[in-house]
Amino acid sequence: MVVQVKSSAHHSSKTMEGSQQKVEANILLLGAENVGKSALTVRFLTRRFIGEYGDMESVYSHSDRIDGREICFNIWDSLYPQNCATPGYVSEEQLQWADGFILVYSICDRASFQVVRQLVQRIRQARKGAERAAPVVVVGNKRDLQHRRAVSGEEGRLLALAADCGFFEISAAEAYHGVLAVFHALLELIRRARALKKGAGLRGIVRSVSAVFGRRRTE
Ligand SMILES: Nc1nc2c(ncn2[C@@H]2O[C@H](COP(=O)(O)OP(=O)(O)OP(=O)(O)O)[C@@H](O)[C@H]2O)c(=O)[nH]1
Ligand SMILES: [Mg+2]
Repeated sequence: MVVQVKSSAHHSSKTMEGSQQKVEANILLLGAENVGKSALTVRFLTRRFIGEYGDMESVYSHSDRIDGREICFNIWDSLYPQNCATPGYVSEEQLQWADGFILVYSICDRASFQVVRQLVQRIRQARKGAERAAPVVVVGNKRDLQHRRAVSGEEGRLLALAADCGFFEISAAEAYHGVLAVFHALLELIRRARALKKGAGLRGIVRSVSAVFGRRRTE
């Protein structure tokens, strides 16, 4: 695991899928304060839950082998801007950087669920169309705190369904496998989005070729 300065991670290659075996994915974690973004990140990177994480913002690089392919995850563990006047704020820099998004709320904190709702809208608005498709996974964290639940699983699932996002309820505190499932699901969505984009590119070329040369009549 390597902690990187944020700016140096911006140049990561997004075109390694296909002929080469290595795949690179820039994953941005967003969500209100205290929902467990850092806990999720650290759980994924180290398999451990350490309890307190401070309020640092970092980009981590982590390589793994999945189905025989080398995958390099660049993970941006963000901080939600304090006293944010625009709910669901995402910077242009973050939008440009990310191949996929993990939007985290705490099942005990209804306001954090509203932040995720706003984030989904913001991302969907900013990145419309196959060219800029943005795979998103919504995560309800702190599932171990059932007695303090303020957001039902159904609400989370419906929000994700309506916005075409993946959905998981997990406890970063209790288990590793749920966190692993979140990252793997997002990676799969990113790979599908790239395949679609490639397809759209080819269709675009075919369309412009036939626009220039017209259809050949065979009868
Ligand atoms: N019970 C429980 N506590 C959790 C869980 N995940 C995180 N926490 C706790 O929630 C607090 C906040 O976790 P962080 O990972 O720092 O949250 P964050 O979203 O990164 O917070 P900021 O970086 O300040 O925005 C810490 O005290 C964690 O120990 C969980 O699944 N269950
Ligand atoms: Mg944090």
